[in-house]
Amino acid sequence: MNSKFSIKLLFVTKCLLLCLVTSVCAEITPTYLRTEYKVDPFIDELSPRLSWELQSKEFSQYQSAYRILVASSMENLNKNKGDLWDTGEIKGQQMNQVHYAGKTLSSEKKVWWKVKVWDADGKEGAWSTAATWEMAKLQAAEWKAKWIGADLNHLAQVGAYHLPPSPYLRKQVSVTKKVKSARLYISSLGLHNFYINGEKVGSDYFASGWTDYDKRVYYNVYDVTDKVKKGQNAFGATLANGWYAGYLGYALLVGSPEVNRFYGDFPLLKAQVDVRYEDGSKEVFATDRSWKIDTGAVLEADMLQGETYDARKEPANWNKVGFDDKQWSEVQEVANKDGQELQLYPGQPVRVVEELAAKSIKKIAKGKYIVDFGQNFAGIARLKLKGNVGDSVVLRYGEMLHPDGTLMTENLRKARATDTYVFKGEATEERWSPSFTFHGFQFVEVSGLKQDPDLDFLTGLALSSDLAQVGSFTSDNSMLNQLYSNIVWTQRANYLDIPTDCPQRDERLGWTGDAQVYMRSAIYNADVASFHKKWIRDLNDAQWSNGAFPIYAPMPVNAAGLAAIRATDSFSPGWSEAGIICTYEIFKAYDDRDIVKESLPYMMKFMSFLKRRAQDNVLKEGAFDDVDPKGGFGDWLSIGDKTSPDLVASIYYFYCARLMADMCEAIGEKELSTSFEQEASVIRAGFKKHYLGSDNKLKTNNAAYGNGQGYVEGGNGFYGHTQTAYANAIYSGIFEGEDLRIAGNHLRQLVANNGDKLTTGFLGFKPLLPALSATGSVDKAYKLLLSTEYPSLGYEVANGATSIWERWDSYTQDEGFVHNAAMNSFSHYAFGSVNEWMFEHMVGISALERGYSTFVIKPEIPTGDLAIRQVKGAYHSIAGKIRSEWDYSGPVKLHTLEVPVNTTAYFYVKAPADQIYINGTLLSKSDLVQDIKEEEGYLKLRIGSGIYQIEIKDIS
Ligand code: RAM
Repeated sequence: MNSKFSIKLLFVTKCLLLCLVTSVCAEITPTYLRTEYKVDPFIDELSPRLSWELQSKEFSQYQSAYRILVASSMENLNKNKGDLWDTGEIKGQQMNQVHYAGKTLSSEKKVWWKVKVWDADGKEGAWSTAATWEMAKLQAAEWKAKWIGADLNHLAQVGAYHLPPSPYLRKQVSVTKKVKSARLYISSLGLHNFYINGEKVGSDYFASGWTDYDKRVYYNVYDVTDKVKKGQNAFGATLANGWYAGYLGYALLVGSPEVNRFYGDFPLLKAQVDVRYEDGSKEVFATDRSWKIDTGAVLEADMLQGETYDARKEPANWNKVGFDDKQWSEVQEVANKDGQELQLYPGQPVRVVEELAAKSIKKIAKGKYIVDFGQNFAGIARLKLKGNVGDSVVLRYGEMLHPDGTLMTENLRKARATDTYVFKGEATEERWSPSFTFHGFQFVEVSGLKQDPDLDFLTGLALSSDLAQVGSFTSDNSMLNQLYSNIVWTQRANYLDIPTDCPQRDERLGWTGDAQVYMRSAIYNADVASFHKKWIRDLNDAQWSNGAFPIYAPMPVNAAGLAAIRATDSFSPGWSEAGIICTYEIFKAYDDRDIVKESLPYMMKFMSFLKRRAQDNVLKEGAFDDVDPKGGFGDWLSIGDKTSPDLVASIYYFYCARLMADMCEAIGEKELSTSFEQEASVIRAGFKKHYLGSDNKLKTNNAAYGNGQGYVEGGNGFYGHTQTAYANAIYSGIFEGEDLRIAGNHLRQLVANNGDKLTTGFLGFKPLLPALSATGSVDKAYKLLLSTEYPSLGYEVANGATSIWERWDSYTQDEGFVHNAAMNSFSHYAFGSVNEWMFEHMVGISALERGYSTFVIKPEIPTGDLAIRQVKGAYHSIAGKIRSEWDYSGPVKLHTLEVPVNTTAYFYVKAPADQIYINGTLLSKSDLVQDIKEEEGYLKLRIGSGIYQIEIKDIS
């Protein structure tokens, strides 16, 4: 039967039945209305993108049309008057990336909107509840505020670190009329806390984030209507160096000429409170020369080195009305820098995302204790303790303990990671947590205590960009559950304004290689759309003039135009491609074509950079000999034979060309798309010719690398026949047909010959399990995943890990922490890239079309004696929540699926049709399945929205 016809027929019958029984036919409700991925946000795009999700109790329900109303008031919206935009009925299934195309909106304009949809039968649903957005400042001229601050560098104590105190700024104003609404527009070069009448505005940390401040600086907007009162009001702010003027990366460690103050010498504030009065008039209170400045309790504040707070020095009520600031100094006003654009922060703010209670406290010396939070995380600690005036406690942070129970800090290298609190001696417990620093830790060493503290004297505050968690994973294998938790915690710890390599040592940079291998994994865990909207801009801003994307972004540069943290830091294959891959992943997951359009010029420039380095359409040995280390980082932290970095670079070149073809096609750049397709095909041919031997094994000309000096572990030679080479080749799609089959066999053999153990590093591990799955070796993929022997992620779990380690041998039972002094993080998400496989192949969810309008659910169920029989996973995509659970522990095998409204799923199951029951009905009799096909030993069922219980009953 014609399948389209059969679907329609089934659908109509089912709908009629449902109507009779429940009369819920037209029940299709839009929910989770968002603007630019955010709920009721401030916006500075003139044509922001709207999205919604749909709820319906019916099966196979979809949206056949939608209508959006945008109104200038709630009253108008309630009367269904879209005075700013009324789309009318628009046919189609689009429910995200809908650009606002109504009346032009001016700065500060608040709008209300709602949406209704028509269902599959053309029946009209009800209106959603209302959502809003408010325009921020669209013109630079609307900023009345000036940059203010003071250079306090001369007040820094002489010592190992240069740490000036934080400036305190204040201003009292008179608000003469009744306030209707008030907004705080605030930006800082460096970090800020802002107070109105003594109360802190917002709960965000580390605003205004890290950017290339010479190009763009971000601001945030807060609704402060309830804080500003008629009469006298006091505004106060504290500032800190942050990323702008503080220590960055390993500059100190490697002896760079600049170690801090990369963008400016001292922090600056630009803030204005725009007050609208009941009578319709408006008044603006802005930072300017009339503000006063002094120092206070924050004696030192630095991201890497920590914070020192002397509570005795906090001027009482300094940020409240009536404080006498006559002794305070005048602020310095600093002019805007040319080319420095002020824009609304596109990401989600950093916030406390979880509070952790201490698990234990151990006394290790007189007055010295070790507090264990039982979880490696990034953040700070909150102190609650009584002390005498002038007493101090010193908090040091570490991820591990030495065997003797003392804090291990060698792996922090030059990061002092120490906070100090000096008591003012209050009668009750004093409470404090730092504002301008964070640490990566599980343990805190507390010294200076006069008596044993209560367990709750210290609370862990986990800081992270505040992203909605969209993924979940549990199974009947406790090691795997812990592994998933480790992945999620490591992502949280490193998705902090930018995606960092690690949160603890003197590094914490936006390493591009780490970000690109982990990108899809990140997407399955958290809604990273706006987080990456920010970082992809950072990445584009940091593109080198030759077209290469850098090895980390943001990338501070020195006067000579070289990397300021370490002059040799430039670009590397496997890292630079983040500029294409990260954009592609956001495009694919969220159907975000705007990010593609925005990044296109940068991506084009990068593709030309690669093309210029290619010879005979391939990146041959030596193509990257001009970078340090030579050839780039290669398969960083691999543990077997080293793979030729240029061979891997060639595969990446091919992969990028393919992604470019896809992206260009989607944004209507047909000619470009075709030319990238052609480029991909000539790279494929060039690659085979150069790197594939006559024995069908990948090879490299090792002689071209000389004695290997200058390369990463070059002394051992370079190879082509490695797990990393085949895994990447298979994953990228460079091999097809027979080539692919042979590559799959080689990969399987290499894994087997190594005792079912991996040898891969950052670049090799991410595609390893997917490549095994793609070539019929899912058994080997499961072996690698479930192994608890060295080297494996399970080995980390077996050794008590609560996060993902940087190296396979960050710790081993035989050798302990051998890499500590050099480079040994216990919170590095790169190897967490296995999450992609866990979601795509175990849970089985992967996007077919952009934005999950159609997707696949194809769980690969292990056979044999592998210790896993049950998996429950879900991914809340931009199209709604997708769930896939399986339970193969009993005689009846069970799948539970959830397919969101307005999407189509292809569910793959390995069982004969006559054993499959869907929601109690035999497959052949079910009207819930739209189409059935056989494909590669699976039955492929096409299903629409709904919740499905699928039982496989072997009754023979
Ligand atoms: C390390 C970083 C990062 C890695 C680079 C090559 O210093 O931690 O993870 O990408 O080196």
